[in-house]
Amino acid sequence: MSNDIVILGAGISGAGAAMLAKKNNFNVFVSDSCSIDTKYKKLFIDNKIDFEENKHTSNIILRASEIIKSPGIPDDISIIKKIVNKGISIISEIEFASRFTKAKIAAVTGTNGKTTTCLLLAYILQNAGYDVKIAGNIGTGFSFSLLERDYDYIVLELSSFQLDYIKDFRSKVAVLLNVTSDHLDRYNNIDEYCFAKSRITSNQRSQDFFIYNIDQKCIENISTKAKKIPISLTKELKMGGFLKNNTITLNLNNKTMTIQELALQGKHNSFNSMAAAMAARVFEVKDSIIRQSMIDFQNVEHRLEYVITVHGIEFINDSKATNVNASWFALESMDKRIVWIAGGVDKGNDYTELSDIVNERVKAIVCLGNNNQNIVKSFKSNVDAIVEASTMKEAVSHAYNLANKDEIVLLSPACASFDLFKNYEDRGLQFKQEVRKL
Ligand code: UMA
Repeated sequence: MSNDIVILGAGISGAGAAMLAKKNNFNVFVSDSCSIDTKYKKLFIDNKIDFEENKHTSNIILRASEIIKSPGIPDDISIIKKIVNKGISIISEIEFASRFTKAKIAAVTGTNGKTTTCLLLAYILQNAGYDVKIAGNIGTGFSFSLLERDYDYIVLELSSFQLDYIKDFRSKVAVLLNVTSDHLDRYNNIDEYCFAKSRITSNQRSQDFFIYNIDQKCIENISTKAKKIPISLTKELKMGGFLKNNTITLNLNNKTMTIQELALQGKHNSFNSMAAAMAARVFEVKDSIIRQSMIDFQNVEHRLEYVITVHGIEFINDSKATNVNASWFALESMDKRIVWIAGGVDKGNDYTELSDIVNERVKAIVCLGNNNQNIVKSFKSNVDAIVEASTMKEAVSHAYNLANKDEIVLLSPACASFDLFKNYEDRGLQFKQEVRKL
């Protein structure tokens, strides 16, 4: 049997790619090194898609004319080396799916703020009456989204892993929000990580737009054929977007608009708002709709989400903050003293970046993880109290006891959740449940 397309990994992206390939009459084979989720197995069986689980069988895989690699699969495993040696083309699911859409794509990447920016942009486009779908590293995945029908506009959230194996993928608008030291377990250094992110603009042409963070040197230096639109939190720009005195100004094609009342608070959210609004302007949405959408937009669940106030103590759920930078932004956005719940699976975090902001704003820390040594060691001299918890119930109870009226309890872990929770959503939901029981 010859398999035109082999898909490695049967998670959301692999299963979606398999279905899309099947729909487009490819000969498909899916291979997963672990056991495959029952719902995807059923999907494969129902759609007559061949698959294997708990192994990657070389002699089947190496017969493919093209391989779609799921983003979570590392580059250095044996089967990938064999594929590379044999010269078989490896692409990402994003590359594959992009071959089956005529939509105008706005692709958004960056270490932090991707989801918020995508949701805000999609919200603005929807308010403008556009036919828009949000996909990628959010919700259903790109391939799954295209199974039913195509759209006029697609807002795609992309991680650097998803960009690693693109070839011709091109978007009308590419947005690069920021690059900070997350995922340095997969990339050797920040420049390599920045290069991975810069792929978002690599196939853009002169009629496309690249919206980027001019405040970061490694991003500013990226060369592209697209029209460059800078965004800054620190300097006034003649062309582009900038923030001054809590007002954002957007200059595009010699037309200026300003927005004062933003639904999303905090400097980083002003940045995300500018990027989303600028992308909407590129798609020719009226200023009045952009402005109204920016005022109305509700924040994303688990991202600086206000939960409840109990005896004057405000509880904020920022469970989606899985790296140091995201937590820095969260701490920076709070305007009161903080009892900070942090910890979980630490991807080699360097907490020194948080030292100043913790000194300034954090009163006490509740560590919530199986191994809290790194946090305890990094902050024991910065705060009045540091305690450990092994369940969310315990963490919320400690935090509540440590906080006083007019202070904030902030869950913003700076770490992944897999030691004690299913995922960050589960962690956020448990936090909200426990808080509401107080
Ligand atoms: N697998 C193999 N062989 C291996 C290793 C893994 O077959 O050697 C299999 C696993 O057993 C598993 C499958 O590959 O069944 C998992 O693939 P995957 O980890 O790529 O996960 P997907 O379910 O396809 O989800 C991916 C993204 N995951 C990663 O980038 C790690 C999802 O982002 C994304 O939402 C989804 O595609 C749809 O586009 C998640 C994520 O954590 C949310 N992203 C990171 C982030 O946001 O920071 C990058």
